[in-house]
Amino acid sequence: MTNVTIIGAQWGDEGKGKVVDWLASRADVVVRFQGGHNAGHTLVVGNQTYKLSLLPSGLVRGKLGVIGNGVVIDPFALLTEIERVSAQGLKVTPETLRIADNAPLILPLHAALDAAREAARGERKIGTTGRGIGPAYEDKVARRAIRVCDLAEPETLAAKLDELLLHHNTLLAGLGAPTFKKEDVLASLLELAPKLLPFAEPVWERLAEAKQLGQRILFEGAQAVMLDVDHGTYPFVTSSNTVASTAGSGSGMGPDAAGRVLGIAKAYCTRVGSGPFPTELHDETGQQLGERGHEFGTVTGRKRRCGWFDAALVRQAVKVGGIQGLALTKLDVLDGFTELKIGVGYTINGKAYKHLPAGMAAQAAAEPIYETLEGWSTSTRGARSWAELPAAAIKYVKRIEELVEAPVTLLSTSPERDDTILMQ
Ligand code: 2SA
Ligand code: MG
Repeated sequence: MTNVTIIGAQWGDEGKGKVVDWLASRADVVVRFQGGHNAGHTLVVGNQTYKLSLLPSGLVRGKLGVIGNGVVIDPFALLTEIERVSAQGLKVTPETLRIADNAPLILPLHAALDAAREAARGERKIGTTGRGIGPAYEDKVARRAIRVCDLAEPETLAAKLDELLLHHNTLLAGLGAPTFKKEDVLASLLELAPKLLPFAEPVWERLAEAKQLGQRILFEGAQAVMLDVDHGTYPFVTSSNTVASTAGSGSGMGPDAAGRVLGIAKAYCTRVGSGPFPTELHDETGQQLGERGHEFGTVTGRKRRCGWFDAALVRQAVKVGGIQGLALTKLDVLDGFTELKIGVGYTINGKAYKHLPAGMAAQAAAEPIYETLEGWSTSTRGARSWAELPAAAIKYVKRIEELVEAPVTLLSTSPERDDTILMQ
């Protein structure tokens, strides 16, 4: 059995969906282990386009989908997503989807707090997806979260809601936002309980069994290493650990669960939301990358910031994320540029760095050190072998491998599943 874990190596939106879908067809089980419905994958299967947010991508390929304990589950969003894909003909049943009974829930009060806080931050906002992700993880760590299993115990649920609402209503009122009534929250949860509980189980048992049977598990990461709550550009990060080592703890398996770790990186770089982005381009080139790469978010539709590939950043992601090989996506977006730049380090207050230091002011002041490479004029779009690539494109990929200290094991040249070059 060889498990595979897929994680983003930049700030998200690297094209994980296509690679996950490609690998899901070879897996038996597909597991989400962190994040929530702040993730978004678009999958095209036949004439259907599925937009998945919480559901593991493998479901569309008929594989068992598991939502692990490391995920924060908005039960309302999940049921809506299940209804939506069911209307498209995809069957989601307790036979095809299992949810960790110890996973914490995201409730409407979390999204309300997320929004109220962002509004209060004004100029200094994080630029969250507004889904309540941060507040839900805070509640988990603070030991007051409502978990899936609580829906089966109405008395526990009612008692836990008292503590939760005491905390949240105080905060919401302080921020001038509407508060929540216990009866309403309790009633809405008791109403959805019978719809959600059939999917709930100790998924660690199911995964242990899969391991014993020698089945292949694919761990589907959301967001990316530079959004990791420990290793990312804190505080402009999401509230979970996005690195590959979370695959085990976020699903109830041991440290060897992750198996082979594949990082996904775009051949250039994008970011949504606020925060440092040293190689960001505010000029026409940045504009061009955005237009050619259709850089708008799947979840929130926000315009993405664009810039050159930052090899220093991806090297850091490779080291802290446990990435063994890289899948480089959207190479074709670079077609036609006469020259290309790659960030190889930073200058901060006159001092050179090979990595992005942890300090917030240092990160904000980081100026990229560039290396310039020759571009290519012919199209790489749809290329399916090395031989179809112009020499300058091969050089570009080879240089990236050297700089990030990881091999490029997969190259994607269009959104089509088969327009993929497998490297050895
Ligand atoms: P939050 O809502 O608390 O997680 O927001 C905190 C920061 O994390 C950023 N963030 C993301 N950035 C890019 N992609 C994200 N999710 C999807 C993905 C993207 C998609 O996994 O690919 O395809 O729509 C994502 N989720 C959170 C957010 O912008 C804040 O900067
Ligand atoms: Mg995405």
